[in-house]
Amino acid sequence: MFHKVLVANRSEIAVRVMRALRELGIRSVAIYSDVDANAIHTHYADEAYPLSGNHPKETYLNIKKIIDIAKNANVEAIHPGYGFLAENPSFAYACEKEGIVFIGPSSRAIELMGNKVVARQTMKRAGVPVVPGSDGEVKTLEEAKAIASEIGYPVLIKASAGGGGIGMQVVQKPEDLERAMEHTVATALSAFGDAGVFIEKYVTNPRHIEFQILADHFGNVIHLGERECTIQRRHQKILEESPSPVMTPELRRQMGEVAIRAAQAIQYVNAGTIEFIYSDGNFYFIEMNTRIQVEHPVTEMVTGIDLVKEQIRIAAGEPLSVRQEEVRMYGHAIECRINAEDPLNNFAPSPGKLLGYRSPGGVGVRVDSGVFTSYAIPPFYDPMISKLVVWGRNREEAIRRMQRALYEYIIVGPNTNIPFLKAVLANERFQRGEFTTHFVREESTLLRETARILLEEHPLQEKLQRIFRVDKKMAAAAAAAQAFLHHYENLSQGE
Ligand code: MV4
Repeated sequence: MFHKVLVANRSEIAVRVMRALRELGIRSVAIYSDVDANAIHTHYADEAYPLSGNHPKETYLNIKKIIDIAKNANVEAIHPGYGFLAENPSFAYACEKEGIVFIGPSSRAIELMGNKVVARQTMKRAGVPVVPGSDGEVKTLEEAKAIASEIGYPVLIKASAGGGGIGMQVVQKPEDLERAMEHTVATALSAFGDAGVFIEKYVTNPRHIEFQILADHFGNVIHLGERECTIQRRHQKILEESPSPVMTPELRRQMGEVAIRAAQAIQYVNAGTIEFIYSDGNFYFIEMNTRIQVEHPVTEMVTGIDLVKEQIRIAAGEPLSVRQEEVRMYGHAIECRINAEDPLNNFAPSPGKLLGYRSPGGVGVRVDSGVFTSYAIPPFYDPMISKLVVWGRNREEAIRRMQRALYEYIIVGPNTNIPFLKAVLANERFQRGEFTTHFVREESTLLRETARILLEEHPLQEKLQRIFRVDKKMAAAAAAAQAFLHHYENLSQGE
């Protein structure tokens, strides 16, 4: 096993990885930008080294600086967390070249799955179901027209170098194909420097269901069931759960088997996620994520398996600590991403100082965070405050427990998405488990409910607002929420 590991990330995921290192008796090394000199991950680690600067390019994305620190600190391995360099094949390759273990898959696997058209071809050859579409990249309009009329409209134009929905265009009829192609090519070129595009049949009302897999260096590959990630807004996940409300033991067996086959097809090692779109009992591979994901805790809560510890053990050359037959999913877990953002202002980031902060607790509640009272959420990075995860014996108990935990959450200073999350959890379609990726857009009452919930402050929160003298700011926020509600009422009267 390793003696010392560098964590090339910040905030909650850096702490999450260091917790696993501590339990394994491994020394942790943090790296930090200027504004993160007093961030929690910097002080949690056994050693910490400055990156100087704040811009991601000069800090958490700077391969050379990070490799130099790793060599100076004499670490045997680097864990990249998620985001930043986690799926950068050049970083994994730099580690391989320097004899530092990258806690993740090989640079080759990252590169293969990073190109969505290559991923699609690889999976298709391995017998993994993919959405009907083009065989490789589509080079000309004529080619695109032929494929689209063969598979039938609507079709979706996707960027090969893409992922996360960037540049994606839905095309309903042949006349719109040219414009959509041009748009995706231009977006892909400016965002990724790669103009390649491909075409798939557009699955109109899907759910997003992903499978967690673990693979070691001895050829053992297992799956740990699914996560339901359908509730999202503009490709940002809002809430994730496991199991999926639509899952059955038979479907899980089928999808799990396919997920394992997908990993085996590329001799994948370490933790990974196979993303599927699901519609009316059919499922199709869309992408593979070659990192530990934000939402990994819901899988940990239902299986009891520490995914980050497994990642570290695998990277150190140890076999998986569990066999497929030993994996049991028990109960139901839900994760809410708590963000410093303003749901009533188009979810604009709301960085700033946490004047008052108290996170929920009690039975079945887990909070992964990188913040504390008086910490200022910097404007340079993702505005996530924490991940609130609950476990219940069934979905109903988990929903109730999440509502109870959100009731307990005290955050004074930045605006948060907590009122919006409460609106989602109270939504009838959500509670029935009947939703598609269009849920947030379709449920037109969610923002109105958010404004209404925002006006029902928690008694303790209100008291703290007075103590911290932010009551004026909060009165302004309440007035904005009132105005929002009036606007909605006028709109509905006009109908
Ligand atoms: C699709 C699709 C429908 N049909 N592919 C979105 C991001 C990227 N991971 C792929 N995505 C989609 N691919 C076909 N052929 C619908 C989506 C999609 C989506 C997928 C997962 C979660 C949320 C989504 C929201 C909108 C569209």
